[in-house]
Amino acid sequence: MELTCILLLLLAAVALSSGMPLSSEEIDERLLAEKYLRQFYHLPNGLQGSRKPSDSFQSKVREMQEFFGLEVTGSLDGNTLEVMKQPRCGVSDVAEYNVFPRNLKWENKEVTYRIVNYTPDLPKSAVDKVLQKALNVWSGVTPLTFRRMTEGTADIMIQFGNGEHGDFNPFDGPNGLLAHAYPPGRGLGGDTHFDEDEKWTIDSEEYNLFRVAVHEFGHALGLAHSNDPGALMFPIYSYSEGYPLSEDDVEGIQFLYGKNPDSRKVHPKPVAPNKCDPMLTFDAVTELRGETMVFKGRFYWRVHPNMAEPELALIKSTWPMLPNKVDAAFENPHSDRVFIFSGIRMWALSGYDLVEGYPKYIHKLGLPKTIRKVDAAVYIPDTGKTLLFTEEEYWSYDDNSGKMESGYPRSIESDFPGIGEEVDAVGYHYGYLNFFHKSLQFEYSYNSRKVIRVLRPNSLLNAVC
Ligand SMILES: [Ca+2]
Ligand SMILES: [Ca+2]
Ligand SMILES: [Ca+2]
Ligand SMILES: [Zn+2]
Ligand SMILES: [Zn+2]
Repeated sequence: MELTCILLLLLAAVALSSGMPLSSEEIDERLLAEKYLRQFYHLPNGLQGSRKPSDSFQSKVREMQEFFGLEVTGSLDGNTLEVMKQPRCGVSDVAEYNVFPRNLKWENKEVTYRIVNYTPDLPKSAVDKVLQKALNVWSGVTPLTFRRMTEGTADIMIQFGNGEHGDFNPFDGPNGLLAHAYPPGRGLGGDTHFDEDEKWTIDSEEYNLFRVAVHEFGHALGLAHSNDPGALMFPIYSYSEGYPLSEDDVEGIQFLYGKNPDSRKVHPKPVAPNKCDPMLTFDAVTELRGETMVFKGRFYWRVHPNMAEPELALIKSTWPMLPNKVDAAFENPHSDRVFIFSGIRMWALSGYDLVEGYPKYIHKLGLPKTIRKVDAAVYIPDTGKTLLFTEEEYWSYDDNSGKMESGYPRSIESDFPGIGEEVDAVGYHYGYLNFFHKSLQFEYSYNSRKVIRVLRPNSLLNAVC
């Protein structure tokens, strides 16, 4: 027995060291990853391109996976490569303490800036306004003030440029790197550069100059990247309207500079939800082709049955067209569609893609106009019925007839005894309905019509806490 084991191990080792050469696709992926890890994770220069990835390469892959909350495998799986291909900031994700001392910041409360040149994508006046507004975001939460200079050397020199643009830190053409900025200090310190090969906009089109500028000015003031996917200082680009800072960003900048003595009222976005919070509640839960999707605020978790840890991401970063908050969601495996509800509208997904022709009004399903939102929704494969929960009642939509069933709404409390009067979210799993309400999860047998177990909602996340 032991001998066979050793033999198998030996065989495996031989196969690994001599096996097939890398395919051209694998070589491309490896090169992409090496470039990424050199730029953002300080992977040492040197020969990496051999068949077997080096130890330092693997440990940098793990570091990157850890930063982005991916499953830490040390290998270039699909999710890891996908993150590496996303448009992002050109600043490294690991703090450069060996290059710059800790907590670099401007010593004076007044910081000067100068717009050295302009992008042809927008009128000059729009660029002036956007950059001023972006700086105001930071002065709003700190004692800092920003004074504009039109000539000479300012602390923050703002520039648009493409390719190699004067700092031996070249941009890369459209997409990929969008901009970079240097931490406070003399010379290049504080300087902020935007890649002119991007198309800069003032709306939701890619790339929104305001969104990128606030992020870059964060670096110019001394902030590093945050691994909170909802923070403005998260390295990957995403766009959403409204106040750009999250609590994580505000905490970071106030750690360096303190609060704004005028304490203008700001409403930073809440930090990413903590999967280990025992009082965690969910907005919506659904399956999506064998994975579980859990919606919470601006975020969603993706739980794969083979994955130890759930992945957390911003809804907007995956589906820019979806609203910032989801009320309910369900999967219809027969039509291979996932339906997402927010307010009086609903969207359909096919896999991760939005289906055309949506959003539609929820009233098209036969709900009365007085219903302004769906709390939770679930499809029961055995019956072909979709149950829609609204406050203390629920409705039943029949897939075959394409109509709401008569005799509804009915009372949740009387038809699902033991789960309470209302539900936040509901999911279906092999004959069981999982109801979520406040910080409780009720595992409910649909056949025997009773609660089997009561759990914490976060048990759904396979969370190691
Ligand atoms: Ca400077
Ligand atoms: Ca670029
Ligand atoms: Ca809900
Ligand atoms: Zn950045
Ligand atoms: Zn530059």
